[in-house]
Amino acid sequence: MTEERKKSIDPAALEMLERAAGFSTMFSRADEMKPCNFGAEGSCCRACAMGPCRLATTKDGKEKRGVCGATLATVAARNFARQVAIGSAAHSDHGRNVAKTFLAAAKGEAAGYEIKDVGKLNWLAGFMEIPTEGRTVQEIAIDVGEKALAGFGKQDDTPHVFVKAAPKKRQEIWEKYNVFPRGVDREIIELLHSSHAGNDQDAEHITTHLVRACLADGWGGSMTATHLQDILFGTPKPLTAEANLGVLKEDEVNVVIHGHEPLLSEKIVDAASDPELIKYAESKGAKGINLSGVCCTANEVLMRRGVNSAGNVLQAELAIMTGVVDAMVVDVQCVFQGIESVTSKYHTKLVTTNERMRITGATHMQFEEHNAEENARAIIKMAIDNYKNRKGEIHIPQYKSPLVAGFSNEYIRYMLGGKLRASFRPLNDAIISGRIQGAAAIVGCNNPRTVHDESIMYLVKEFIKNNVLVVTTGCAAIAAGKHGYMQPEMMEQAGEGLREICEAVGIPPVLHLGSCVDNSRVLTILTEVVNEGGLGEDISDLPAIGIAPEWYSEKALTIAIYAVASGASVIFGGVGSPVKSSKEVTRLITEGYEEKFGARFDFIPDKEGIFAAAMDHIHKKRKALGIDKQQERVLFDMEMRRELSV
Ligand code: NFS
Repeated sequence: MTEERKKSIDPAALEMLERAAGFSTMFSRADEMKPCNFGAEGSCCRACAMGPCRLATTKDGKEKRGVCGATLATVAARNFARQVAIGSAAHSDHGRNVAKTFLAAAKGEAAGYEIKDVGKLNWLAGFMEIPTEGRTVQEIAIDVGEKALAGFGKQDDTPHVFVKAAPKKRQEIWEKYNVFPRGVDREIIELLHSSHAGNDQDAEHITTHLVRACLADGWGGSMTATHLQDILFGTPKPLTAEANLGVLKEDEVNVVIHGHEPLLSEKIVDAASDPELIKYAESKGAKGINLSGVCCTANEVLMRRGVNSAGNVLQAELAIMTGVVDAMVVDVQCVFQGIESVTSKYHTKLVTTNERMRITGATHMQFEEHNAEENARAIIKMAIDNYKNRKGEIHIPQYKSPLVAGFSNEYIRYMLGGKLRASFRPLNDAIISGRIQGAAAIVGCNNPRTVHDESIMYLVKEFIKNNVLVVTTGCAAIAAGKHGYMQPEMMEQAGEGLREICEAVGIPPVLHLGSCVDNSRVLTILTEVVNEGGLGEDISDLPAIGIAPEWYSEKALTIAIYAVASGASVIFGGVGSPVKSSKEVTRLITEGYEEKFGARFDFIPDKEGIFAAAMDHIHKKRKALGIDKQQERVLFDMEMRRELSV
């Protein structure tokens, strides 16, 4: 037994962990499993069977090489390249799946799916240079779907269709360093190929080349997912919901959706409100069907449909331990095998639905896009039938918080400027005047090796107190929601300047932008702010920073690199750097990236250190823009808004 440590700051999680004593959970296994430093710091090479080699710098400063002669820098950089390739593959495969369903829906081959946001479809078609004049929605959607899908497999050397959305100056930098992403699949395969033993063995080149596959995620795969999901399921607009384990209901059939792709979960939302199925649930003694989510599938249906979130990634096991989850339906990513051992102690049915993700012991119900409605109904029915099988003690921690979610970039534009003058101008002006000092994107995961939610919430609170607008995605967004920071009333916790803006616009100081693929929305917002003018010519000029305080996933690393390569510096907290073993690679991703891309990737373990470094970064950027002096405060009234010539 290791010494008891603080595991979470979430009272619901703590209450469940107390009850879970004796159970194996992510938290207890993190205590029992000591991480291997060679692996954690990137110096273990498993790329071939002449090894595996564990590289290290000896005490007298001599560097041990691998059997093939690989240096520590090569090995650390190559391991890192493989990690980001996988992250990019995960997001992008999600994007491809969405594009395939989108195209099937456009062709009328996916019953139950329809084009919900015609306005965004027309905008996207225009951007992709697809004619819209005199054409039907279906014709346009087919062209958009085909072109989006082609973005994955295209073989020519032209850039991916979405990257031209980036600021001009940024595109020149990508040209200069030869990192323009072309076909998404190609970039991932090329990176994996170059990481084979006996290929790329120059750390400087590896760390530059890997940027391509990451940009292919941010401006390619993830952006495809975001745009097409918006068109298919509706572009998010603010709506209210609740978050934390207290959203589960003892007297209703509880279905928890978990994973990442909203293709099936959107249909499950429909099925859960089907009067016929509700009646069926009632016939089995339940008062209704209660749907909630964990992780990013939760974020997807939270921001479009107002479905409550039962918690973030570390709460999946804890949700099952309440004893009231009749089915947990999972698709892909961040669904851990530990869940199965918990479900097997309760009555919960664990249902896998995707060919890319099965778990031994779980029930598999393959999701088919042309049969989605039927699949969803079958799952809900299975949960209802399982309601009577509840066994053992039931315990739902009574903690949940109301929240407002659904701030797409389209909506932010609209809410700042109004319908006729939708614009980022008021945000730029607020930053220029200093009422808002800058923006922090607090994103990413939880990690059982850190105190669950602690660093995320510390940073959220400190930033808003210091007039830094916070946008969030992923599990960090769910944390902010659970802890109450996504309510407009929380503007009272904000510094004076930020509070004025929140009051004027009627928003919380922390904006929920969506799931992790929706970090592409952050790229779009940063670009819109640059294009609006007055804050430099490129993303790297902006007083903005990305932070994943409690990251665990390879996807998070990929997001970090595409943000950095797009000009936004990133800090990761909690566990250490995956390239820590090599001073050279550490230099390459910090100063090296800064020289090339104007942004750096730092790992700072403690939350206070992250905050200090982030504020320092924001102040430096403000100084470089010449907006560091306190300007006379001018309130932005309606008349001034009307005067805007945008
Ligand atoms: Ni992002 Fe979403 Fe959560 Fe981390 Fe996993 S759910 S895609 S990877 S753990 S934020």
